[in-house]
Formats: sequence, structure tokens, C-alpha cells
Amino acid sequence: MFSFNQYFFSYNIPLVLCFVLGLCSDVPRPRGVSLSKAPLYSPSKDFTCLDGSATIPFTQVNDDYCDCFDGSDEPGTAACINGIFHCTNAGHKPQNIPSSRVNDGICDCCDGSDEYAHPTVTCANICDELGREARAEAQRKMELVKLGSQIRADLIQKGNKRRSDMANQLKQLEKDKAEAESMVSEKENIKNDAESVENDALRVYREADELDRAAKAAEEDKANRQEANDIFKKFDSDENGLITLSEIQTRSAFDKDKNGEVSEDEAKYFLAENTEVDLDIFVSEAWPLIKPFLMIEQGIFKPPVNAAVGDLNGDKTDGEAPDAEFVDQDNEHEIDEQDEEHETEEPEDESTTPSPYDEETQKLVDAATDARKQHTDAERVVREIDNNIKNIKDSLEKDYGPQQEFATLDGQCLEYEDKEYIYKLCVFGRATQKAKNGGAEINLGSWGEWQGTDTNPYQNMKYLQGTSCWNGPNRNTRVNIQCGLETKITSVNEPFRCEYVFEMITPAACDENQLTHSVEHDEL
Ligand code: MAN
Repeated sequence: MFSFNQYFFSYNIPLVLCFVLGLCSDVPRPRGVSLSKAPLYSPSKDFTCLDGSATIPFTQVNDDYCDCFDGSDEPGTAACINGIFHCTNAGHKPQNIPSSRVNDGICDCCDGSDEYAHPTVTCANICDELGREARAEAQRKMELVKLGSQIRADLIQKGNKRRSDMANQLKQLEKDKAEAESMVSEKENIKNDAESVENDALRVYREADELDRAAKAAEEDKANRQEANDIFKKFDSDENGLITLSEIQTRSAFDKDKNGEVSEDEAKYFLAENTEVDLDIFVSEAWPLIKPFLMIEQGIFKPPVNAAVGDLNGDKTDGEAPDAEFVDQDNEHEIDEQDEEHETEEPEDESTTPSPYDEETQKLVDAATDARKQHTDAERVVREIDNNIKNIKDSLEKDYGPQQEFATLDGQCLEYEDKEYIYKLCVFGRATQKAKNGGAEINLGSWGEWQGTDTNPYQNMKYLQGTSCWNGPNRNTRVNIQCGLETKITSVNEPFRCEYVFEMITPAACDENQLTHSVEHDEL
């Protein structure tokens, strides 16, 4: 069992040190209580828990029994699970640790005060040594920040210039856009006029073309009728001016199911469900059904590979030719294929292709083509300007730090290689990863937002919505930023699957004000 004094008193610094170093921590206070809280622990009064929840006799402070909800009555023992033990750590930084770590056999405080009564473990006071190291490190950091802040000043200047340049560029682009848009409407008017003249000039050709097509169609129709007439005569064996089912049944070409005879039903199909037809009905209704089968018989029409003959005609009552390939009668060259070849052929050189138009019309067509091109070009210029405007606006909306110190980093791409991957960070753009043994570049996230503390909101960057992780969320990256004399990535880790952490140094983060902040923070 420990004595009251053992729990109660903090260590005493010899009086000489107290005066010389000003480390007068021998203000009587219970063990584990900081100097600033000492007035709240007055031995002459009852103790009120710091959360105000209870008041207890002062003798119950540090009596190894937890009385207060907030654990404030046991700062120097492990009795409360939520107590706080304060180590003074003279010579280094004071520290607050959970009081549950008091006398647990592990040295937490550099002055060893947290293990004051452990039966086997004694902790050496290493605060002076640690303090020296910490001060040297702080000194090194301060010098680095000082040096870096000169570069930072330059970055600030460049950043501000970049921003004002962009603002000017934006103004100029907006002017350019207005001009480019009026150019588009001017070109559109010219194009419309040229097209209207072109249209008039081409009308003559179109009409001639239509006439030509109509004449060709009429010719084909005539030839078809003639052919139908001839076949009618041939089939009308009794020459009574009618084709009957029995006349059809004598022709093996109509044996659709290829069973060796033309049934009545088969014959009926070819007469368009009539029992007999005169020449007119034959030409208009029966001939379209008969013709493909005669072509097959003559070898002009080839059924598609694997298609049963029945499929060819089965339900077709509309006279459409079955879906099949036509073959050239003479050399069996496939016409379809030939057509396709024609379609994919390179267009002939214009200079060698004779114009289908007269000289005057050709001039008008050329003028309209040129006007169309100029209009498309003018539209493209507007699109390009719009694109530039959007990029500049996006940049102007980005937060480059309170003094624009990060602005010049926008667009800079930094690489880092480890054993397996090449990582790349295009600042304010995208973070990527590429395996050294090949494979595609993987997106680790696009610029999202700053993340930091209240005192330094520009300490971390977040890059979000990268390629989705197999069976998991989208990849994302945090970039921790520290002061350094150059801008580079110093390490990359993946502490959790598909969550990446880049360590980056840059003079843009060498802010002397931040140094004061962190010193203040340490002192708290
Ligand atoms: C790839 C890389 C790794 C990642 C795995 C997740 O191999 O992007 O960084 O952990 O995919 O499947």
C-alpha cells in the first residue's frame, strides 16, 4: 500500500534550479496535476470534481478510489478509467497521459513520473536529452522554414501574377468569344446564301436525275412485265388465257418441300391463293412469287447457306424476294460483295474525277462547300474559346492558399517510384499509379479539397473518386504537405487497401506564421 504522501506529492525540483531556471514546479499539488490546474486542488478545502458532479473531502484525492465521474479526483493513480495524469517533463515538453497508464510498468513520461511506485520498473529521467534533441529538431525546422519562406515569397508573387494574368485572359477570352460568335452568325448567313444558290443550281440536276431514275424504273418494269408475259405464255399450255393449278403443278421448280411432286397447296401459293389467274393477276400477284423460284432453277438466285428451301418462301405472301444472294449468271461473282468493295473504296482524287456539273454550277457548289467549311471553322473557334474560358474559370475557383502560394503548383506533375509502382501526382489534377511490370495507369483520385486543422487548413489535400477498388470503394489519396526547399513527393503508402497517402514537401508550405502556431500549440 502506498502512503498518502506517495500519491499526493509531485516531485520537488531543488530550490537552486527553481530560481536559476525558473522551473518552480514545487507548488504543492497532488501527483498528476498540472501547474495550471493546481489552484483547483487546495488541501485546505473539500475537492469539487472538475465536472462539478460531486464534492469530496480533500483526503479522497489520489486515494486510489475513483469518486468523480470525470476521474479528476485520481490524477495520480490508475483508479479512474478516464483520469488524466500530467507529467511536468522539466527540460522537455509537459505531457498529459491517461492516468490508467500510471504505474503500469511502461515509461510514458520522459521524467519517469508516471512509474513512481511500480514494484519492478524504474524509469530514468531522459527529458533533458529528449528536450535537447527536440530543440535541435525545432531549430533545424525553423531554419528550413526560414529558408523555404524566401522561396515561398517568390511562389506567392508568381501565384498572384498567375491569378491576375488569368483574370485578364478571361476578360480577353470573353471579348474574343463575342467576336467569334458574331463571326459564326456572319458565316452562317454567307453559308445560307451560298447554299440557297447552290440548291437552285442543283435543282436542274436533281430533276434530271429523278427523270433518269423514273425512266430506268419504267424500263425495268417493262422488262419485268415482258418477262412475266413470256412466262405466262409458256405456262399456259392449253392457251386458254388462264394459268391453272395443274399447269403450275407440272413445273418442278415449284416443289417447295422437294418431295418430288408439286402439291395443290404448293401450286396455290404460286397463284397467290387463287385456283387460276388471268394475265393481269398473274403479272401483279403471281409473278412476284414465281420469279425467285425460277431464278433458283436457273441458278441466278442462290438461297442463303443453311437456309432450308421451305424457309425461303414459307409465309411470304407479299411477293418480296427471299433474303438471299444474287449471283452473276456468267462468272458466279458475288454481286453483294462487289458492291461492298465499292462502298469501302477510297474516294477517287477529286482532280481526276470529272465533275458531274457544268462549270458555273461547279463554282457554286465549291463556293457553298467553302462557306460550309468556314462556318464549321468559326463554330470550332467558339468551342475552343469556351473550353479555355471553362479551364480558366475552374482554375480561378480553386483554392490555392490564402496568399496563392500553391497556385504555381497547379499542373505540375511529380513522380515517385517504389519497388512495385510508379506513382504520379499532378497537383490539383490527378493522382495515379502504374505497376512497373506493365498494365494500365490506375486513377487514385482527382482533386477534391483541402483538409487540415483549424490552425493550418492547408496541411493535406484530398484526391477523390479514383478507379473503384475490386469489391470495395473508389480509390482515394491524401497528400500530406510539409515544408521543404523543393517540391517533391518523398514517400507513398497504402495504409488501407485503395487508400493512398503521399508525403509531399514544397516551399509553398514554409510559412513562418505556421511555425509560431505550432510552437504555441506545443506549449499548450
Ligand atoms: C492494385 C493496386 C493496389 C491495390 C489493389 C487492390 O493492385 O491498385 O494498390 O491495393 O489493386 O485490389
